[in-house]
Amino acid sequence: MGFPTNFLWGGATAANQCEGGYNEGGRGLANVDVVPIGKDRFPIIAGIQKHLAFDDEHFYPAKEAIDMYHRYKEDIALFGEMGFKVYRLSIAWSRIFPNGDESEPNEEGLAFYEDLFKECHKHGIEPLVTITHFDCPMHLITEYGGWRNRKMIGFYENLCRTLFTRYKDLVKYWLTFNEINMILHAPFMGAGIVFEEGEDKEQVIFTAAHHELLASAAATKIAKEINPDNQIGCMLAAGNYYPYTCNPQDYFAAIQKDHENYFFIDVQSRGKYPNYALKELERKGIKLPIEPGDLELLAENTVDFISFSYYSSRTVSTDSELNKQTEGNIFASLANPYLEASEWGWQIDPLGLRSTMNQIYDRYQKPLFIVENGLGAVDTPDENGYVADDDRIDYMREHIKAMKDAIDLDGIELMGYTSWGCIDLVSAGTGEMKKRYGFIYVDRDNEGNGTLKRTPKKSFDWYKQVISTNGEDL
Ligand code: P53
Repeated sequence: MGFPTNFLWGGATAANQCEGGYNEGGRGLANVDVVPIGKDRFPIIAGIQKHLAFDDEHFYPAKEAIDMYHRYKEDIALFGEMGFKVYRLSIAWSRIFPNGDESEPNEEGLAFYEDLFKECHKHGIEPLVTITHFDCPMHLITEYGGWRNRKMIGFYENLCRTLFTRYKDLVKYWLTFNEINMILHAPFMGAGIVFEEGEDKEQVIFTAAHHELLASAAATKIAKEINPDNQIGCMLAAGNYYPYTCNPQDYFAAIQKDHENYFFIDVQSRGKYPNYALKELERKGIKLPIEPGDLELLAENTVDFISFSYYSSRTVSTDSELNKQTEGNIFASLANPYLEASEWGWQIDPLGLRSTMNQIYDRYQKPLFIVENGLGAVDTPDENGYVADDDRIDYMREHIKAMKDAIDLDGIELMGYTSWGCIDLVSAGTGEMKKRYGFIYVDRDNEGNGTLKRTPKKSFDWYKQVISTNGEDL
C-alpha cells in the first residue's frame, strides 16, 4: 500500500520563470522576454497587444528572473538535499536555436543544458524535460506568425531531434508542450500568436492547435527512433468542472467545459480528433487545416503517459446571474461555496485532485504524472530570513493524501509528483515574485530588488521528510 517504491518525487520549474540570462550564451529573444509585470501583461499574453518590444515604462521579470542561469549548481544541490528523485525543467528554445529557423544549433546553449543534466544526475536526480513551456523564439513570431504557420512543425522537429540526440544518455522523460490547452486562454504564451485586426480568433487558435498536435506526434515519433526507452508525455492544465447545481443544464455545461480541455489530450493520447469537437468546429465554421498524412501521424504516435498541472477545481453554471469570474483566474470559473481560496482567488480542493485523476485515468487508461501542484502565497521572512510556510505545508499535505487515496483506493497508476515552483520563481499569470510557491525562498521582489540569496523554508524540511518516508510521514 502507499506510493510505489520507484515513485518520482520532485519539483518543477520553467526556463522563462527562473533562468534569466536572457541575452547570454548566444540566446535569442523569446516571446516570454517581452511580457512585463502589471496591467499591460494580460493583453500581451492574450495576443491582443501588437507592440512587442522592451520599453522604459515597464519591468520585464523574465530578463533576470531568479538568475538560475548562473546559480543552477547551487539550486540543484538544494533539490538534492531534499532528496528529489526527479526535477522537471524546461528548455529555452532560443538558447538552442536563437532565431528558431537556423539549421545548426547554438553549441553554448546545448552545453548549458548538458551540464545542468549532469549536475542533476550527480545528485541522483532524473531530469523531466518540457520541450516548450510557453516559449517561442521571437523571430518565429515576427517572420512566420508563430504556430498559426505550418512551418513551425519543421522548426520544432529540428529542436526535438537536436535535443533527443544530444541528451540521449541524460534524459528519458519528455513533455512536448506545457499545458497545451492554455492556447485557448493565452495564445501568445501558448503559441506565439498575435492576432490581426478583424480575423477570426478561434480559427487561428484551432489552426495553431492542429500544428502543435502534429508537432507533438512528430516529436514522439522522433524520440522513439532515437531512443526506444524515451518516455513521452502530454501536459494538460487540469481541474474538473463541477456543475454549480444538480440542474441538468449545469451538469451538461460542466461536461462541455471539460471537453474544451480534453480535446487536446484526446488527440495526443487516443490519436484522433474526438467527435464532439469535430461537430462543434463544424457548427462554428472552423476548419482544421488537415493535410494528407496528418491523421495517420496523430494515430500512430500517441503519448506514453499523461501529465498535468492541478491547482484547483472549477465550477460552471448556466445561470447568467451567477456567472461572475473568480478573481485571478485565467480560466473562467465561479466561486464554489464549499471551497476556500488562496490569496490569489485560486480555490483549494484536494478531493478535486482525486476526482480529476479518476476522470483522466478512466478516459485514457495510461499512467499519470502530476507535474505541477502547489500554493502561490505571500511569504514573510523573519529577521533571519526564515519563512514558516505552514499554509503551504497544509495545502501540499492534503493534496498528497488525495493522491495516495487515488493510488490505494482507486488503483490509479501514478508515476510521480513534481510540485510547482520548488524554488520561488516569477509567476506566469501575473509576472510577480510575490506569488511564491517554493520550498526555497529567493530574495527578490516584484520590482527586481534583492540579493537573490536562497534560503530553505519550513516546507523544505517537511518535503525532505515526505520523500525520505516515501509519502508515509506527512
Ligand atoms: P502562476 C493559469 C491556470 C492554471 C495554470 O501559475 C497556469 C496558469 C497560468 O497562470 O499555469 C501553470 O504562476 C504554468 C506555470 C505557472 C503555474 O501554473 O500564474 O504551467 O508556468 O507558473 C502557476 O501562479
